[in-house]
Amino acid sequence: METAKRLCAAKPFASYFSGKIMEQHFALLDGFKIEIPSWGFADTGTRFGKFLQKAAAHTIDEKLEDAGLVNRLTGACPTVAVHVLWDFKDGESPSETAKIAQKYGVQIGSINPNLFQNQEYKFGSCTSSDETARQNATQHVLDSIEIGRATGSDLLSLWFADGTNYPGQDDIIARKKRLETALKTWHDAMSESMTMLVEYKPFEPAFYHTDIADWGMSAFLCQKTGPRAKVLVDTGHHLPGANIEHIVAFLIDEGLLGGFHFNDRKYADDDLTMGSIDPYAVFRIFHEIHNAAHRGADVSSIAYMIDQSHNLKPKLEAMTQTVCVAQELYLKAALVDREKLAHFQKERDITGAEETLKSAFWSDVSPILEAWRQSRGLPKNPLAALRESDEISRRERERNHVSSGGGYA
Ligand code: PSV
Ligand code: MN
Repeated sequence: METAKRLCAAKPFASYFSGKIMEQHFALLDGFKIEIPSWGFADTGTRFGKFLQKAAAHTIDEKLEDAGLVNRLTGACPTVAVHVLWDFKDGESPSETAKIAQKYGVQIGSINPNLFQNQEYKFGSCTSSDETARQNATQHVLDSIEIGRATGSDLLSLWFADGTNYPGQDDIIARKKRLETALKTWHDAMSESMTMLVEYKPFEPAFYHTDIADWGMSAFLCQKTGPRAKVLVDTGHHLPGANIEHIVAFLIDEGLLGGFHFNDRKYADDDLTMGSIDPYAVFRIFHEIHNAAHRGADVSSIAYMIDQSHNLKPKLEAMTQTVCVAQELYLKAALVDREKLAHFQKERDITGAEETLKSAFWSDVSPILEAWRQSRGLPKNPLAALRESDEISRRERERNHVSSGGGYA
C-alpha cells in the first residue's frame, strides 16, 4: 500500500523546472565534461579494411578543428584525447600542437602512447621477452609523459595490446612482472599532477591471453604501482553480460576509478556510438556515480572520455550525437529520487526500487537540456544545428584527401 502510494506520488514533472532545481540541473550540466578522441574524426575501419569519408580529418590541425566544432555545438568537450603515434610527428613540437588546439577553443587532453602498432611490438611491448622492445616501449611512454608536460595535459592513458595467441607461447608470470616494473618506472617519472589511467581488455588483438584482461587485474596493478595510477573502464572491453555498473561502483568505493572510454557494443569492442544499443546500461553507470557522490564519495576527478571510431556514420554527426546522449543520460540518472530509493531498499521493496530508477530513465529531460543550452548560448539541438549547417559539406569540398595506409592517423 505504502509502495503504491509512493510510486504514484512521483514528482510532478513541473517540479523539475522550479527555480532552485533548475539551477541544480544547470550546475550539473556545467560540470559535466566529456573528452573526445582525435581518432574519432579520422578515417577508420576494421581489420578487413579502412572506409574513407570525404570530410574525414587527416592532420592534427583538422582533427582539432573538428573537435573544436563539437565543443562549440555542445559546450561539453573542452579537451581532446590524442594518440601519440597518430597525432605527433617527429620534429613537430607538441607545444605547437597545444597552440593549434587553443586556436580551435580546445585543449590537449589525455595522452595515449601507442604500444601496439610497430612491428617490434608483435610479441608485446613492455611485457615482451625481447629486451629491445621493452626498452623502446619504456622510452615511448617516457616521451609521452614529456608530451603531456609540453601540452599541459595531466592524463596519461595506457592501453596494452600485449598478450599471447596460444597456450604456452610465453610465461604469463614473467610478463606480469615486466609490466609491473614498467608501470612503476612511468609512475615515478610522472609529475605529481599527472594521473596514469590503466585500461583493460579481455581479448583482441591477442586471442589466448591478454596481459591486462579485466578490471581486477588493472586494479591490482594500479595498487602496486602507486597512488596516481587508476583504472580506466572502456565500456566495450567486457565479455558479454558483464555488469559494468557493478564494476564502476566497486572501483569508486576503492578510490580506484580513473575514468571511462565510452562507446557501445553489440558483440565485442564494436565502437558503436554511446547508448545506441543499450542506453539503460549507460544510465545505470551514471546512476552508480551519482549514488556514490550522494554517499559522500569524491567523483570530481573521474575522466569521462569517448573512445569511438565511426567507420560509416559521418564522424562529426556521430560525435555530436554521442555527446548529447551522454549529457541526456547523465542528467536522467541525476533525477533518480534517492530518498525514495533508500526507502524502498530499506523496505526490501524490489519493484518500488526498480521503478524509481525506471521513472528517472523514462523522464523527458529535453526541456531541461534545451533551457540549459539556450542560457549558455548553445544551439538548442546541437545535432540539428550541425546538419543544417554547411560544416560537413564544406569539409567534403575542402578536404577530400587520399587517405594514408594503416592506423587511424
Ligand atoms: C583499444 O581497443 C582501445 O580501446 C584503446 O583505448 C586504444 O587507445 C583505442 O582503442 C584506439 O581506438
Ligand atoms: Mn579504449
